Amino acid sequence: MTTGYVFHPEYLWHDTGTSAGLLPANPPAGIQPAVHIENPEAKRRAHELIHVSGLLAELTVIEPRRATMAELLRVHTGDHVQHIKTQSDLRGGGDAGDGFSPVGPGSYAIARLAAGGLIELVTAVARGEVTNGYALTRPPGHHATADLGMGFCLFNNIAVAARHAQAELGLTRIAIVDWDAHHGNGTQSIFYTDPNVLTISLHQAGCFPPDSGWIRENGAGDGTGYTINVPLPPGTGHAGYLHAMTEIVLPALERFAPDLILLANGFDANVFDPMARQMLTADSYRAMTRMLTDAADRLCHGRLVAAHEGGYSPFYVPYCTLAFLEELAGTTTRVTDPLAAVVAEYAAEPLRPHQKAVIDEAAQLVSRIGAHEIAAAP
Ligand code: 3YP
Ligand code: ZN
Repeated sequence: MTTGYVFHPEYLWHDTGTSAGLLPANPPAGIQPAVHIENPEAKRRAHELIHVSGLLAELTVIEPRRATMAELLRVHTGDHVQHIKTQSDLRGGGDAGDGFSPVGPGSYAIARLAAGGLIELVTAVARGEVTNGYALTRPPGHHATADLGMGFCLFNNIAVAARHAQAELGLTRIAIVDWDAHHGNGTQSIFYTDPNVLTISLHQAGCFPPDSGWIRENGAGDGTGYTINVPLPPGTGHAGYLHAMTEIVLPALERFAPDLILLANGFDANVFDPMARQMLTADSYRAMTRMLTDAADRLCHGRLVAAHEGGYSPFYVPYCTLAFLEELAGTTTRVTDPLAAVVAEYAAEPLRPHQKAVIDEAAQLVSRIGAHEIAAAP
């Protein structure tokens, strides 16, 4: 068993500028220039820890390439791709669409390298060159819709990789699990009517985008039942996420029987994250990853491909990433979470009734997967 790893220094060169956290700097309005929250630091430190821990030496490094125009157009409109290019060609950069998604000078090429890196990784998995893999990409993708960049996302990397896997690699049925703390609205919208792509998003209810990711958003047309949302209450931690994995994600995967599992791997549900209020620890990510690799082994020859999404604590994201990637590769390193003792009380939080109620309600949706075909079968 081998694990592929995609990284490129250019991912860190995506320049989100001098925003104050979320907001573009605007001195006349009193918004002092600072550093954008989606900056390279957490990802650079994650990559360096993967290297220094010795894990990198156990991985199969896969070189990214830029996604082609035709590959992007499987998901995005020509107008959107052109918009990103135009913004990227501006001297000071621009925005991908919603005013929260900086496009730095040259970010168009870097965003294509992120989407293309995931394509290369999925290709290596499909060909059996590696069993599974991780793309530590930037910019992220899960909020980007066919025609709009939003929430720091320019192109929807996972959607581009999914469409490529279907079109070129003979992988038809694709399950996309998204455990970023924010709703994977872009991915949801792209596949909303498609019964061959199951999207499951676990996220903090009402966090971002506003009014998005509710249980009632369950797909439409032929895709009815193939979109699942689990809007977890703020403050959900290890026990709540494991309950959601056990009661929803694993049975949904079982029922859907994918050829490939893609993971929108945001680490912003970690207990130290400034952009959400969830309480996961590095060990939570390890446990959740184990559940997914087990499911992938049972259902699709281990084919699990993950893309980095959010995660904004520069000092904790690296340990979450390492725990995730160790588990993906079926190994451990000498580096253990040095903050484990600090977060022990959070990790021990039990499943609360208001969390269980949401999870159990969303679990009702699992039986709708394939209900139509199963009813129609002879
Ligand atoms: C985008 C603007 C306000 C919240 C922010 C969320 C980014 C993210 O990590 N999405 O997964
Ligand atoms: Zn996020």
